[in-house]
Amino acid sequence: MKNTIRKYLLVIFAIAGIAAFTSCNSNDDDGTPDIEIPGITFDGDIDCCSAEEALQVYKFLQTVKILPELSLSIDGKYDITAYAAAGGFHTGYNEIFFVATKKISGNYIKNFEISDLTPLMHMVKMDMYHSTPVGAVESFDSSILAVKRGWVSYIMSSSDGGTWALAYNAKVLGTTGETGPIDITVNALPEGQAWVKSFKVGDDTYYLSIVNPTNWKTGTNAATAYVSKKSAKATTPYALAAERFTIEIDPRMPDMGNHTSPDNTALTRQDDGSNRGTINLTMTGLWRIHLTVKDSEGNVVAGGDDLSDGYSSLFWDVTL
Ligand SMILES: [Cu+2]
Repeated sequence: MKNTIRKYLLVIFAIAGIAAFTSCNSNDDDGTPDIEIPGITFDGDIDCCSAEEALQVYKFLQTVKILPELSLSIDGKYDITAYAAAGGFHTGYNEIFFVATKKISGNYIKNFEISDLTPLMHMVKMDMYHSTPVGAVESFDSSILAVKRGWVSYIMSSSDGGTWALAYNAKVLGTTGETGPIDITVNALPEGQAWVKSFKVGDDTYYLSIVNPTNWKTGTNAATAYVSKKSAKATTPYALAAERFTIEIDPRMPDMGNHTSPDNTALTRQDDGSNRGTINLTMTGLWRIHLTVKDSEGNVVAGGDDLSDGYSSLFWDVTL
């Protein structure tokens, strides 16, 4: 999937590059206003992106929306700006993107670090706090160091019963900054959708987060999920499970006699910590994806035939 996105982006960048160079040549006094793209005035600043790199960043940022509350100013010199696909958060897996710019020029800084992405929920009535699964913030792509990507899978939505805050640290050209907890809103998913589930093995709690199921189309889809382990201290963000679980999937349509689909493959643990496989959804509508989780020795640790109808009680619900 990554490769496909990369190819797609390269094509866009190539087209956009031609367009940009064409418009740069038309800066005569014909009354046509020049279109200014922030961050592409390459002025030889070695900390910042070249014009081509900046254009890639700029084009990518057109595909996501800013999260204004999560911006961070560092030392009066640098700005960190955060983005998400829909400009907000929902229950389940959410990607967050970061860019850093120099205040003085607005140019994108070529490389920087974001760390300690820390979501925290305050459960108001019980007056207790807990975190949720997160992924490390890394470069979006080896060719686009100027965009960092991390993810948070919120296990609950914001409500009268609980509020969310998010904090992170940044290091830009040797200068560090931190946000402290920032209030955020986590929206509930549309009715009937369930994209994050938990299971227990002994005293340990694990969370299964399915990645961006709204991107799925009718037919065969690459499917990615993460298995995270609840931290011993609930306020510490939940990291990926060290255990190499396999997630077997059995997609069914509950509104259509629980018919299934052929050619699904289990989501197996990859070296990058994700679980990947394929899911084949033969038609639109509600799919209940029943899950069976096995440990590295093949023992069932969660899910399986738990329900009276014979299907696993552990499932994601996704409407295509
Ligand atoms: Cu909560």
